[in-house]
Amino acid sequence: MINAQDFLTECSKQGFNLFTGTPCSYLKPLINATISLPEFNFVDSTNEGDAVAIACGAWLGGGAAVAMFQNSGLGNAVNPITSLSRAFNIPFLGITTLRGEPGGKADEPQHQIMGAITAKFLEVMEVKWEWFPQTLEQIAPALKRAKESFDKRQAYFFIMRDGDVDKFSLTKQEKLTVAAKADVTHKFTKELITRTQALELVKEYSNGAALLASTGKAGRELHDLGDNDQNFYMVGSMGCAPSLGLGIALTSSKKTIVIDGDGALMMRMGNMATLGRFNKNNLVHLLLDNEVHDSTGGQASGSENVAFAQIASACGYSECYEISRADDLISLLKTDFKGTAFIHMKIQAGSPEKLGRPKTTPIEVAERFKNFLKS
Ligand SMILES: Cc1ncc(C[n+]2csc(CCOP(=O)(O)OP(=O)(O)O)c2C)c(N)n1
Repeated sequence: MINAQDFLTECSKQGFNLFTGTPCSYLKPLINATISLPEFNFVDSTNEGDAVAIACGAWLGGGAAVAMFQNSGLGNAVNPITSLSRAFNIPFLGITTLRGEPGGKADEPQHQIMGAITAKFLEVMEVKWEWFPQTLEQIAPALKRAKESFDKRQAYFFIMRDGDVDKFSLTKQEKLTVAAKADVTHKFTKELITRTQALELVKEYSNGAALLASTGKAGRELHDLGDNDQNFYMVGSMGCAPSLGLGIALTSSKKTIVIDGDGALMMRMGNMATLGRFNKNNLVHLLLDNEVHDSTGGQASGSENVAFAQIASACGYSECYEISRADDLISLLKTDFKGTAFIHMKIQAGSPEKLGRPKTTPIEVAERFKNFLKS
């Protein structure tokens, strides 16, 4: 059994400076310590996959993150592990617990199957792992191996078993200051511009901000308007763009504009609660809502029934807008916000007929985007 603070101190020595995840009873000591001890921090994620995306964003922004969660949630994290971390070679240190350990102490029935396949799950995804350190002497070498993998841009996991970390009580937990909910500015009109027109404006008025395009055609259209270091085409990990953006906003002072789609946003809408909670003023969440899954054939997404800006307001975003006119978008792109802004922009469905696909590999896109954020 090791001590939470010893492990975290060694994490810091190896450069891991952002802790995110979704709680598990086995993780209680580690998470409690990151929350209670002033030298650490914890970004509580609503979903394990979003924790992975936050961790990936942290690397892009110049940090190094640990994402920890229960093995029940490893399934929630598969898509961002494979399509984001693995596809772009974006490293992070993962810690998954092992509820339902085969041959271990009796556990709840819902953990049995996942317990038996947790390690295999990581192996199938070709993610390296080792057992969570058991003794003080094992901590430094284990974290050194994790850091070596990190430096090679490869995710690395520890699998934590019951009783691996000694108790650590929550000694201090800052209460969130809940600000009054923002009023939503309603400016929808009947005339809609196309996504390409909206993206042209985003490019023109972004004033050096990082542009993070969600899965599907948003990235392809952004690419066709001019491929450059400022752009990150997330291509896969649908729904993770806001969390990836949050990871960037927490580690880089640059402004990041997350360009989201309605289908993607609804896939992981829980992450809006995390964005609202952190309310970073260098993050803008721009939803280009065409009311369909354009990228997969134009099926209705159901988004016309959803008041996204009201949800953003309820989640604590500091400014929330519903717009459709180009000049409203321009004026918001020129605005410095006090916290995270949410812009719900209705656009026309459809895309240019001849749409390319990014030729730069995801690994190159990640590398140059990271350098752009540093510049
Ligand atoms: C996890 C996951 N599920 C499904 C898909 C397939 N897919 C790719 S883009 C897309 C639709 C995205 O819809 P939306 O966010 O509204 O963007 P639009 O295509 O309209 O630009 C879907 C379902 C995927 N890439 N990943």
